[in-house]
Amino acid sequence: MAAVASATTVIPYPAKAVQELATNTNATPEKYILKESIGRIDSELPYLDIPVLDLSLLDSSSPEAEEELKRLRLAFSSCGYIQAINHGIDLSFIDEVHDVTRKFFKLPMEEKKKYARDADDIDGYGNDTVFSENQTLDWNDRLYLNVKPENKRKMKVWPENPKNFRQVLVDLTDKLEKVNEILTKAMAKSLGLEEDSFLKQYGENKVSLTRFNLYPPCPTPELVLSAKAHGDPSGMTYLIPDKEVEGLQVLKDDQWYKVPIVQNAINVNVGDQLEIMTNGIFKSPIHRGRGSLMLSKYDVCLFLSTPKSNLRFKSEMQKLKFFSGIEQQDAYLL
Ligand SMILES: O=C(O)CCC(=O)C(=O)O
Repeated sequence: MAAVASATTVIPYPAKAVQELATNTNATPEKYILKESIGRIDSELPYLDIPVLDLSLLDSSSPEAEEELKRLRLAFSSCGYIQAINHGIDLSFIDEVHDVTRKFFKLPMEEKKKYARDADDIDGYGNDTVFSENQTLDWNDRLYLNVKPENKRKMKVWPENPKNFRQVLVDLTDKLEKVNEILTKAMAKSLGLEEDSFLKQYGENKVSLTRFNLYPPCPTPELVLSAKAHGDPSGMTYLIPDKEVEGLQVLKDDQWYKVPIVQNAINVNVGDQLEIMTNGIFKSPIHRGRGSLMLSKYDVCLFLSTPKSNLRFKSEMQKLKFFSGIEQQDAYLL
């Protein structure tokens, strides 16, 4: 995701969808294979102990709320992740999100290609953005759609099939914005700041970008990544994970860990913008994806950000001396 935002050179993206490669070959094409120096993608990693947080408590004035705030602060300042339960989004709606995602990726290729992204654009159906001839590609097909601000929507690449796709996307954005409001207020409170300190940095024109992912089965999962290691340039990132197939891995203290599936939870991670706003107290975690030999994985990521580029944003935050009361850390000084 980080690389997409800073594209300057346009190199045509691969002609074939990974989904087509997965069904038509037994061997992984060379350009998807990681260079030797990067080493094996281990499947036998330990699980990361990611705190499961009850958002209904965070949003209350109950005695448990204080305890939950402390857990939130600890989670975001150590691994940068939480798994949020009781988030207020109906589980039947989450099922609908999974359903439209699968139905879209299961459409005939000809139909999906009607929504193909332009080579120099992010919005639309496609796969890894190619920045250099030597780039190792992600084993992943994706559909990126900007939802907010509304004038950024490129309706020609918004699927009309399945019929409820567009409505589900708009509703998902609204619902996750509410979750984001609860969480960013709680994050501010946990640091002793005014509760809307972070929220107001998103401004009137907050950016909401959604990425629907298909990770097809891969003949050589130990040699490829379904998502290369990266941190998110967002404010916060919300992932509706596949209900059965794992693959997300997180780097903590120089060690890779697997992220477990917690039924009905939404995975939430801090993005670079919140890391900058908190002088590095909250961590934007480095994460990556590992493919599966046999199984397809489907999930949906939503990135909520301020409309400013990270560089401009960083310099504005620097002028504000970040937030008073938050200890400054050298790494975030310009
Ligand atoms: O789908 C996943 O498990 C991770 C996706 C991701 O890291 C991203 O889109 O930034």
